[in-house]
Amino acid sequence: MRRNVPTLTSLAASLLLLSACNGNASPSADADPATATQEETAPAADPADDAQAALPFASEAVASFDEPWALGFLPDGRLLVTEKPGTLQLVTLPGGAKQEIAGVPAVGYGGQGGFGDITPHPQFADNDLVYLSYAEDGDGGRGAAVARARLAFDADGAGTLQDLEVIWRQVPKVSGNGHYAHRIAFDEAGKLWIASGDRQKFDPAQDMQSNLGKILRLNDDGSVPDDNPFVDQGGVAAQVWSLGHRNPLGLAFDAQGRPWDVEMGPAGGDELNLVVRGENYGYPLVSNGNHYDGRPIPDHDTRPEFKAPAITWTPVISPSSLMFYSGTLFPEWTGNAFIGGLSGQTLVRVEIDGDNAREAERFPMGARIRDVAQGPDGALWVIEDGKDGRLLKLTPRG
Ligand SMILES: [Ca+2]
Ligand SMILES: [Ca+2]
Repeated sequence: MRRNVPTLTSLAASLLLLSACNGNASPSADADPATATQEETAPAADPADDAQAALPFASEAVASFDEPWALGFLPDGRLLVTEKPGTLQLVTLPGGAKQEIAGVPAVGYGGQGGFGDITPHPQFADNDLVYLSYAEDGDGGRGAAVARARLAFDADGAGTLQDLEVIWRQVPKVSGNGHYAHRIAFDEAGKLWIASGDRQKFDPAQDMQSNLGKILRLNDDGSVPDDNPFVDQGGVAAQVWSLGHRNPLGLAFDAQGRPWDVEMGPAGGDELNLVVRGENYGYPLVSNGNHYDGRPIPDHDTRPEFKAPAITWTPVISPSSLMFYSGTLFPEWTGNAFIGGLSGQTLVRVEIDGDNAREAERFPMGARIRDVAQGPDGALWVIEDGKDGRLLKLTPRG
């Protein structure tokens, strides 16, 4: 097994990756430009090497991708990886051989938009259904869509998405390419959850005529469960589980089955939230961060009627992803949350205690982390952001 031994070469590659990402960044400061400054003023490569050498896991690079965005393990242990420009790769492990899957929808690629998340249906082994999110063009601009399709293989083993059906859309479509969020996840009961970003339009997060800036709960065919909190309001409000979210790029369920999200704050104020039925999380009326132009946004503690985050980060980590670890390969981490950090170039371990959470550990990864997942054998898997982003398998040091 090849170990990821940090070297000057890998540091240089990281800097190249970083500069490539900054060059590709949208107007949003979610791609934190301060990171480049921190890198440039770092005294030498040695501290970073020491930090990575001290990590409690071994890191093996298995494959690399073109702007990878999401990881989705199939029950048989193969791994689906979306690439933001609009391709879907099926990866066979442990070797890392890639096969491009045909039949993917056209995506609106640019800024933070393109191909988004992917997850198999909980009964994938019986129905072959996968769910995917992506930015699509339409009247008024762009918006996220969620579709489902059957992943079928021909006699030669070539994979295709068939019977693709769009089951949800952001309303309304708007200009710009920021804050789609569009993470998707299934809960234990088989409900489909969607994290819908505010599209950098602020007020829609409080507007029940819009499903932007919301966490949504749907049946697996896209219909609305009749026990959703705002079902009596009809329209897209019926989809809403919670409101007042900004750019929730991570959505996952803890060991008790409760949903949590991570969202990027504006200038400061990244958040981990326990996502409670019917609650308003306050954006853009409150945030522990402020507007990028310096105008203040009142902090959470000024408006107790809005649900406050369990953890808030300033300086930001730019959370990209969230998963709860249920494996035993890292037995001391069972039940912990893991958060990928973009500008933070980190993997953050969080311990959950009832409704509270605390950052327990921050692992320096030397690259922007776009997604984190748990493999069938309990290994942690992360994907780096940007061109030639690497898929890394993390296992305990022997
Ligand atoms: Ca908030
Ligand atoms: Ca504030």
